Amino acid sequence: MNDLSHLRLDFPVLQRRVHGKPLVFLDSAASSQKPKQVLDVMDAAYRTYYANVHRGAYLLSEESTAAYEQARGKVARFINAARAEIAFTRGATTALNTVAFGWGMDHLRAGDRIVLTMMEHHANVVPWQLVARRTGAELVYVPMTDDYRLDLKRLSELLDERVKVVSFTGMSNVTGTMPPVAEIAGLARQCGSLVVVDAAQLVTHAPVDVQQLGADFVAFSGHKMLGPTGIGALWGRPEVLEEMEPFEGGGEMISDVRLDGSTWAPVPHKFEAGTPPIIEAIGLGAAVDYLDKIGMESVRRHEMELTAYALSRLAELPAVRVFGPAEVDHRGGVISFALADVHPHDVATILDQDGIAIRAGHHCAKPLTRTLGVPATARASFQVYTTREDVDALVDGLRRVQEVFRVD
Ligand code: C6P
Repeated sequence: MNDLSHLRLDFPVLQRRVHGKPLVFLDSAASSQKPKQVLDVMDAAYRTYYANVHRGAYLLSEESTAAYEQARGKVARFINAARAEIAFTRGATTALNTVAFGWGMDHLRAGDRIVLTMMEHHANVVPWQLVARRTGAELVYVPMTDDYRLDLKRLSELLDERVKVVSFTGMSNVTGTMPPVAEIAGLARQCGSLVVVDAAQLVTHAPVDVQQLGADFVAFSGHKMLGPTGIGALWGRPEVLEEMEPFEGGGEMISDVRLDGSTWAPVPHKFEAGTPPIIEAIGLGAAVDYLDKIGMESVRRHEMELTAYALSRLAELPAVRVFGPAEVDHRGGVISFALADVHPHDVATILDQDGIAIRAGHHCAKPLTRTLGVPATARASFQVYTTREDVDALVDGLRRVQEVFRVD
């Protein structure tokens, strides 16, 4: 057993009680908790050297700029990229909008196809819908198989010269499915398509190496990977970043501004208009340090073991139906389920009385939950600090829900 339970002491919030019970936090896919190593770095930055970045000719600003750029370097190394290939964004949503609008508006037109999957979060659907509406491009969705995997056969059939973008999740935030990213990227590139990976979940559940993925863009958020909210990153292949227009204009992203037009700052700064989330970027750097110390291989092992354990424990309850692949090789630690016909919000509310936090709803993936044939699911999701005891508490809590609703 790859035991990471000692890490729990690093997370102050995990020491608290909820409704008189110890907190069992099983909603990390929505947003993870933060270790004191991240909180301390952010606090120290505000207390000792905070100033705006890339603007001041004074020591505090130089220190702030150095810490901000160092954080960029850490994020880059974390995914095996170069520093200049990382643009800080507000999160995965902004990163995906940057690609959809920045690249899509200049490269898509009527007759072109954008291929998405049925598993996408709204952040990887709605920006493409907006761009499709403006450019006349058509959206096509790859279905799932009966065992909640991506239908690769159907994907291959869909790929032809009309396809200009294939954008897909590296790990579903509903079913936990992890499609074979490099294989899909390879297929898509054969037909000359741009490849975009929504790694909002993937990046914190498994090692990500952009040199191996074969994608053009990878988008993710800091707050799901032990970092703060308000910060994320867009990695792009250098030549594509160079060629792509900025999505937002404003201060600091320019080289020159004249009344009749402007020129852009070098990559990645041309994608960072306005004062950036400075302390949040520094906090994300600290989160990366923390994950690096554990090692992402170890994180993945921990999660596979925990997910296998959770699936076997949930199987003890015949009324529980899990929506997601049965084999942990093809999935991460996000488990959506139904408990007989009890509404997921009722499940979540009763669990909350036991101090157990899960998410209930459509998880911002309505096309997917519709495909599952339910308006909503209950969802338990894991992080490095999640233990078998948390899973046991969930199963005990679900037994209590069964009693309340008289489920056999
Ligand atoms: N999913 C969840 O509870 P932002 O909001 O920009 O940080 O991330 C958006 C996003 C994009 N893709 C995937 C696969 C995601 O899971 C998310 C965020 C959260 O599942 C909040 S809805």
